[in-house]
Order: sequence, then C-alpha cells, then structure tokens
Amino acid sequence: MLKEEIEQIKAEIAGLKACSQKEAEEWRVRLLGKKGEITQLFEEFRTVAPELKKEFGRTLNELKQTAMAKIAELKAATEDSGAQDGPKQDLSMPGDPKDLGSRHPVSIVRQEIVEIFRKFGYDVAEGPEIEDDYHVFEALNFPANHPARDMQDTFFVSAGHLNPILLRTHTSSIQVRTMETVKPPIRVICPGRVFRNEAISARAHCIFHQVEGLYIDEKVTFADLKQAILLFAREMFGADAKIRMRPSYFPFTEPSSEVDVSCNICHGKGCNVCKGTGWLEILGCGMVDPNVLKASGIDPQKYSGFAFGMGIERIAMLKWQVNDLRHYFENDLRFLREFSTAVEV
Ligand code: 2NM
Repeated sequence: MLKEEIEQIKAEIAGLKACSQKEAEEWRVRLLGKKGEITQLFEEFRTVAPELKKEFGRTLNELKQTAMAKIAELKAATEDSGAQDGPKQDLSMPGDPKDLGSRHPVSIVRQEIVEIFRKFGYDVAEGPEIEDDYHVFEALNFPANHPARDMQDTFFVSAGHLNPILLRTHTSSIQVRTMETVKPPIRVICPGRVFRNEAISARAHCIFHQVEGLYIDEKVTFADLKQAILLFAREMFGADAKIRMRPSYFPFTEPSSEVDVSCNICHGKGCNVCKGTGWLEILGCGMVDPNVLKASGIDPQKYSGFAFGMGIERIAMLKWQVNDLRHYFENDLRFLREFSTAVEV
C-alpha cells in the first residue's frame, strides 16, 4: 500500500510544472506542508512492521529529498517571470557612476569676476549677440570710417543698410541699452560672448568672452575708477596685488587707460609669463565720453561715469598660465578635466 503511494507521488513529482512562484509554493504545501501528501506518508510509516522500517524509511526519505529538490527547481525557474512577484533586483549592486563633468574655465572666471562686482553693488545685465550698428558703434562714438566698422574686423549679418545688423564686437552694446532705459545712478556689469573677424592663433580667436562694467552717477571721477579697479585686482589676484595705469585710446572713453596688475607668479621680479616686466595687462578703461552719455539721453553736465572691459580668456590664461587661447574652444577633455577641482560644481 505504502509502496504504491510512494510510486504514485514519485511520478507526480516528475511531471510537476509551475508558472509562478505562487504555484511552486502551492505544490510545496500540497506535498510537504503540515497536511501534505509526503508528510502523511511519514505518519503512516509509524504503523509499518519493524522489519520493513529500514527499507521504507530510506525510500520515504529519498522521496522527500526529490520533492524538495523539485520545488526548489520550480522556484528558481519562476524567479524572474512572475509579474505578480515583481522584478527581482540586487539592491547591493553598486550604482552606475555618472560623469558629472565640471565647469568650463571661462565660466569659472566669468563667475568670479561677476561675483566680485556684485559684491561692490553692481547689477548684472545681458543683451543680444546679434546687434545693430547703432548699439555697437554709432552710440559709442565710433567715427563713420573707424576700422572696426570694416568687413575686415566685424561679422556682418546684413550689410548695406543704414543700420546694418552684425555680431557684437564688444559687450558695450549692453551698456548702451542700459543707459537708454535706466536713469542714473547706474552700476552694471555685462558678461557675454563677442565676435571679431580675426585669424585664429594662440593669442586671438574670432569668438571670445568679455566682461564690461559701467558706473554712472553725479561727480564720478577718475579717482573712483582707479579705486574700483584696484579693489577688483586685489579680490581677483590677491590682497598684495598692485596696479599701474598706462594712457591709451578708446573711442567711447576720454581719457582712456590700459591697466596692468603686478605679476602674481614672480611678484615683480620678472618671469616668462610677464616677459620679464613684472606686469600683466588685464583690462582697458576710461571715463565715459560725454558724446556717449548724450547719445543715450544722459545729461553729461549733470552726470559722469567710468567704464572698463576685460577679456575673460585672457584673465583665465593669466590665472592658470595657459599659453594657447585655442585650448578654451577645443573641448579636449584632457584640458577640461584640469579644472574639475577648481571650484565646486
Ligand atoms: C573697454 C575699455 C574702455 C567701455 C565703455 C563703455 C560704454 F558703454 F560705457 F561706453 N562700455 N565699455 C569700455 C571702455 C570698454 O574695454 C576694453
């Protein structure tokens, strides 16, 4: 009797199939649960004659092992397939590393410059990269036949008009737009991309970035300009930075000046970065020409102001001793990764 039952269950186990974890578990309960078929056989086994116990005991145990192995197999096979069980994930696996990248050196320096002037009370203004001749040249006191108005130096979008459309060659056009719309006092800093028709070399590119500043109020003097630039240089290049001013010329300022900062590498002793002079040129500046104020509707009798402009790539080259401007535009990861720890991202 017992023998027949064992054979029957053995056959049943051999043909077992399950489509899900749930079904496999139902089979386990049916065979090996408290009231399961095999469990019942162990009950019956108690009544078996002592001389047969050895043999039956062995077959019964074998049956139990076979059932357990089969159930384990069914459970393993249905592990990933059961929609009702949800997908199985190994939560101990390490995550996918994400390459976050880092800020571009030009962005790092632009942000540094802008933050310094923001601290001084300047607002930040931006404007269009595609501009008209009026805002880039005419309102800024560039004479009609100034070379910058030539095709050689400026990218024209549509020439031949009274007021041609062009790519701005400096961000001063933003300042013109500010003067047109804001009543003094004006304190504004204008970062942006500018375009000049230059042959690309280690020192020049046809696209680069500028930050220009403008300060207009009653009784603004050259002494205010000098102090603003000195404080900027100390913030940017260190508390011991010194500046010197050389006379220069720009159409929109009178008088005009170029500014050098003491070389922060050799501290004035002379090295190959400052070419032995102890000084590095950082920006141009001057007192806003009365014609410029007048053109934008500001009374030069009542107001005066100073303006300044600097190339961001140039400052970044000095800061990190980069000797070729083209590195900033080529996006070579070996170069960009050099700056990944320069600031928090
Ligand atoms: C420079 C140098 C000197 C400048 C002038 C003006 C404006 F709009 F007020 F006339 N904006 N920026 C200026 C003056 C820019 O860059 C080397």
